[in-house]
Amino acid sequence: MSERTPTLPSEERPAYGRRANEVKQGLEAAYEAKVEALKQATQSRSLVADEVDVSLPGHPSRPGRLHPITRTLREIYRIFAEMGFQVYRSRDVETDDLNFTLLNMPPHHPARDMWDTFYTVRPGVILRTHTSPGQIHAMRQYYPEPIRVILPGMCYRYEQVTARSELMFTQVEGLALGKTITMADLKGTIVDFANRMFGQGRQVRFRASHFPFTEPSAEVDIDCILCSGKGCRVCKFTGWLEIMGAGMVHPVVLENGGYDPDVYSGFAFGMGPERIAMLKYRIDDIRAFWANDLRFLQQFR
Ligand code: FA5
Repeated sequence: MSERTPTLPSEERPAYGRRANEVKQGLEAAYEAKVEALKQATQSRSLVADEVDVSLPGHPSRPGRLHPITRTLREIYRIFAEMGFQVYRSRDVETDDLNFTLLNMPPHHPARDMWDTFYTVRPGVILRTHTSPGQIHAMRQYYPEPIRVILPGMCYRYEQVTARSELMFTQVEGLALGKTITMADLKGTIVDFANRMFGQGRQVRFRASHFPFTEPSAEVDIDCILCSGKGCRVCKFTGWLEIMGAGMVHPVVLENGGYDPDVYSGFAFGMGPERIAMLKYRIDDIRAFWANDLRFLQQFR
């Protein structure tokens, strides 16, 4: 690299250096000022282009609403909570033993035909057909304490879908167990429930029936809320509407739950909230609940 030979006489150099510095500082200041001016201009342009008019009306957020079955379930919980029943959650996927055998329906029991279900690839593991297996879970958990629980949840049945029957639907089971529980307690509880759910003055009828896990067993009807018992299409001109199955817990079931049937007794019932909502809101097709049609769902506030 060749050194450049200074051409400026030494007495002129300080003045020349000062001047060079002044020019450099001037250029830098001009550059900064230009950058700042460009930044300001870009910002002002974007403020104008993306202007938000805060005085415009906003988009109203539409509040969601509860599904009619959720509403019905909550109403059922509230009524039974006032009577001292706790909610007990039990699983949807059950063993054949809990869904049937321990409820006094051994393999090949004819009553199993009424409750065909969906099977998993694991032998003996099925989707529950009713909430009744929860009775055994609750008993095994609470023994030897007295029990007062309701057991809500989805049930699954391999059956024809019709205006009254779905293959997936909810049930609410009830179980009261202690040393002095009688059929009178069952009747009092159900009549009180019917009055609170459907309005005071309901007629409640207990019809003898059969369930392998209760003895004696009954189906419970209320006088038709649409025609006040006079007879109409909904009640098939009988004046009565079925709301649940019920009965005194069978001694075999008490034993399977760990309770001595000579000491303890209990009542149980199982109702279908879809059917209850159909009666209460006059819905004539159960399929409406799970079809996800907003025109139907938006009617429930
Ligand atoms: C039972 O499932 C018994 N576990 C009920 C019970 C519990 C009896 C405890 C005694 C003691 P059932 O199959 O009748 O019984 O069903 C009970 C209720 O579930 C019916 O009254 C109905 O409201 C509802 N239900 C049954 N099948 C369907 C279905 N396919 N679609 C909608 N709801 C249904």
